[in-house]
Amino acid sequence: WIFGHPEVYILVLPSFGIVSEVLPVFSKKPLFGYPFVVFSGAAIGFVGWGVWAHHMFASGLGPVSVAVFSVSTMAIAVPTGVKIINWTLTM
Ligand SMILES: [Cu+2]
Repeated sequence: WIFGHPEVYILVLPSFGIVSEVLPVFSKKPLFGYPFVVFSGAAIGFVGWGVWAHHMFASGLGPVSVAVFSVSTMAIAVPTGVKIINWTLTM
């Protein structure tokens, strides 16, 4: 889990980078909120390490562990949303 689950998020980062490079070219505008898009990519990479136990909620984890991994799983949607909003605002 320590390797395999963060990999899920890290594998999508190059695709997000390609979108962030190609989309401004076809929009003929600079990427809106470039620093936020870059920071979001790093945040996805790091938060991806903190979500792995969300596949083990039925295994008898304690309530604190379930709460922590639930919050981190929801939190990783925030930087992803930041990217999508900035891509949309670029267009
Ligand atoms: Cu997962």
